[in-house]
Amino acid sequence: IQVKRRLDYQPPAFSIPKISLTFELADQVTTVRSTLSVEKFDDSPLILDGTDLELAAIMVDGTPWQDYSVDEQHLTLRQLPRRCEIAVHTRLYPEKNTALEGLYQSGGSYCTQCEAEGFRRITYFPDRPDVLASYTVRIEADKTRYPNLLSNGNCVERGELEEGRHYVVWHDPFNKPCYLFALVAGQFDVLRGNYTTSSGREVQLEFYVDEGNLHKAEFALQSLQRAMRWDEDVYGLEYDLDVYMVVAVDFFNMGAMENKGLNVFNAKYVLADADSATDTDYFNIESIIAHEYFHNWTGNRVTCRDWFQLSLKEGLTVFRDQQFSADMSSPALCRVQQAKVIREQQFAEDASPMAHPIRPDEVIEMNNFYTVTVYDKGAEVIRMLFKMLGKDGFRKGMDKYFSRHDGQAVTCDDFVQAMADANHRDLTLFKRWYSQSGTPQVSIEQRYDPERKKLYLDISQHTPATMDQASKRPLLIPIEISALDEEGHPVLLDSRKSLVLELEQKQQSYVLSCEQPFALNVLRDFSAPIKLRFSQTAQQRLHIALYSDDGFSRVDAMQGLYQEAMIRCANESSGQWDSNRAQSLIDAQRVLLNSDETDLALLAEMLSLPSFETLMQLEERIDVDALMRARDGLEPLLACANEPLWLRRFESIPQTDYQYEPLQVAARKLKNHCLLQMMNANPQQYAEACKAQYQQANNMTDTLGALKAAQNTSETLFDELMQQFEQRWHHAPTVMDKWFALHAGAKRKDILSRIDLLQDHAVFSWKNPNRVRALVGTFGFYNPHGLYAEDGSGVRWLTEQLIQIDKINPQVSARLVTPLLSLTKLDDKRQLQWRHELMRLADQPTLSVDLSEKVHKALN
Ligand code: DPP
Ligand code: ZN
Repeated sequence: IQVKRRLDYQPPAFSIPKISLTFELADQVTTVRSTLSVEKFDDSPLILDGTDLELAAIMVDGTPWQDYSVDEQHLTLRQLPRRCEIAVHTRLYPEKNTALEGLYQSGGSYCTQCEAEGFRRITYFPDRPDVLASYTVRIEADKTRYPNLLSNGNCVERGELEEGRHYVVWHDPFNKPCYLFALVAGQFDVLRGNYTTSSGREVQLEFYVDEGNLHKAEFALQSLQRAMRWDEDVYGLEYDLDVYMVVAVDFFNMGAMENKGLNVFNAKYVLADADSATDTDYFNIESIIAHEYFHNWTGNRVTCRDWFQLSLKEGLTVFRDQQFSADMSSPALCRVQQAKVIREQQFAEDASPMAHPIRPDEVIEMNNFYTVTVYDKGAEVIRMLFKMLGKDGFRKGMDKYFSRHDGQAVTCDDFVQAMADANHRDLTLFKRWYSQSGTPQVSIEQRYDPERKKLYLDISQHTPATMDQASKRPLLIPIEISALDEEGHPVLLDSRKSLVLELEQKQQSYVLSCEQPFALNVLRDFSAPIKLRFSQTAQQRLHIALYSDDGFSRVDAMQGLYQEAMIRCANESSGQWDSNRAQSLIDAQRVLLNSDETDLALLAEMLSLPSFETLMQLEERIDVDALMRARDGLEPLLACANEPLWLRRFESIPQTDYQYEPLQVAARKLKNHCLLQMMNANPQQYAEACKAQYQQANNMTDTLGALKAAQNTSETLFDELMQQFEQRWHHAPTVMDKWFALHAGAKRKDILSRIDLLQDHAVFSWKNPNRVRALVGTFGFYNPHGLYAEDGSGVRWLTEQLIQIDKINPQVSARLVTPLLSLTKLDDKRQLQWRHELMRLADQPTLSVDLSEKVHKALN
């Protein structure tokens, strides 16, 4: 096992301006013939990467070459001329490829996944992102079974071959790193659309889907058109080829992949209709379609020098897709969801043995660094830049970045430098966000002097040590702040409605002139990915929830109120509620439920408790049982206390013809939350309402809403409805994933025997990552009652599954091991159980590198 270090980077001692590839696809074995034109800068041997390849022939300038050696990872060629043409023939077995990296089969089709280091499983090549080549690709296959033969760029030739075979040749006019290479062969239905860029280029848009699914791709096609328009409007960026293809496949490790001109997508992020997709599914499709499209500039035209720079393209592209989604839907709700991801998942990563900066320094398996830290915290870092430079300043920086680096493979430093130069700003301090891991904690103390009309703020920051870095330095943290008076009107701070304080030191004091504020609204818009300590009364929090003009802050204020109460209840009375403790929460919810709030999505969010997983991140050590009791106890208590109000709100929202649009989405969100609370309050009384919603639902969001309301409140109703669901959807595996997940997330005593049984279900398959994530992933990530079962049965079950999955697909097992890594927060007894299971994993004779990197970090 080899550790790679960021600081060891060496530029390549050669270039490969051209590669041409021929794929002969045939049953069982595929032959790949690759021709590289190589220019060497010195006389060192040429080392090419290659994994699990069968080498068939090597020729240099047309004659067989003897001076080479080959091992499990490399092909080394010696004594080569400075300029030469190297031909390498290899054989592959895509049908046996269950890891879904390189060339593999999905359903009856062939497809590829090369990011991060999958190209080396196709042919020998310098598999690193800073080697940019021009690709010509010829694909040969049986014509009836594989009528569609696709690769990057433009189709330049096609024709017939003997024995019912045919071929297609593709040429990509843009030089690219090999991780952006793609090939697809299969028989698809094609949904066609088009798009005309501002400068008049006609682009064909093509969605390749399984036969019979054409209508389900309409929304994705429209999303793509909206994304293309948006990137022109907001960043002046146009598409650069004549065709843009998206292929939906059932077997895929990630969400999607931005291969140049030929995106390959997990089908669940392409296909949707009202019957089978939820509002969240629609949201995700639109945002992931946009994400991959935006990569064409931020990732493909300007790519990464090395994989340590992954956030260069991912953090930036997530930020861009977030901006787009905010423009397409509810900006406040988007921001609330983004903050949730950071607090629930990214803070957990910081607290785990996998803690790393957004630009990691050390990597064993690159696939392990496609993380919430690199992606989502990376996007937060870009967002802070945006906040400090402003919209126009940020755009100037982007323009400079593209004008300097188009066609290059660059670093995060290059990006920040472009921002700095375009804005004549020194961003040296800001760059620490790229090198320092961990979650900064910021504390704010306030004091008001009524005579001088001055507000004094003492702000301090501290980043606790993480497992990868012992010492931390202060960061540049933008903290957006505003204030409200007793009536809920804004109080000006230094004559401004809101301010961004740029905290730079460990401790800083600020004096702001203002009239007496009633409540301060700090960390507006979640202006930095930090944990904030700022004490406020329940009254002040409710005040912000009611009157702040920032949607995130309104929800955040209520979350703070719930969190504080639950943590206190867990710590002081072991999770038992008495009527006093919850009174301020009940009162606040009553006010909200009675208010004439028009943003129903925000209202639903303000009325929802933070997840157990989010609560886990609030303290260094957690009494799991007490915290779980506190959260479990509070839900029905709040449900009962305002029962008539939940019912009234529920009944006030009529069913309409389904449309995916923000007002309807918001109404459904609130309605389904009310239904859940009704079932929490009195499952007998509301079982009929719940069942009626299930039966009358004209969309998947309401169907799932009913199932979720029954899931942990009425086993009989849940079982009955789940059976109906299965009958209706058993032919549609992607829809059945929702069913598997509902089962796996249920709080019940017999959970393990039930999910064991489900593994024999006709629709379940260990080889399909979506199925495995739905069943095993949901249990591990979102079933705390099951996972933390006192006798250790939950964590033992998870371990058993990981052992099995790892033999099939290491990327999936390494992802699903995550809940097992966060053991240091747990009590001593559970820590022992967790360690025991981790050691059992470590003892497996054939553990993948992916899983082993994480397991060993956790055991250290
Ligand atoms: N497909 C992944 C993404 O778009 C990796 N590039 O984020
Ligand atoms: Zn991406």
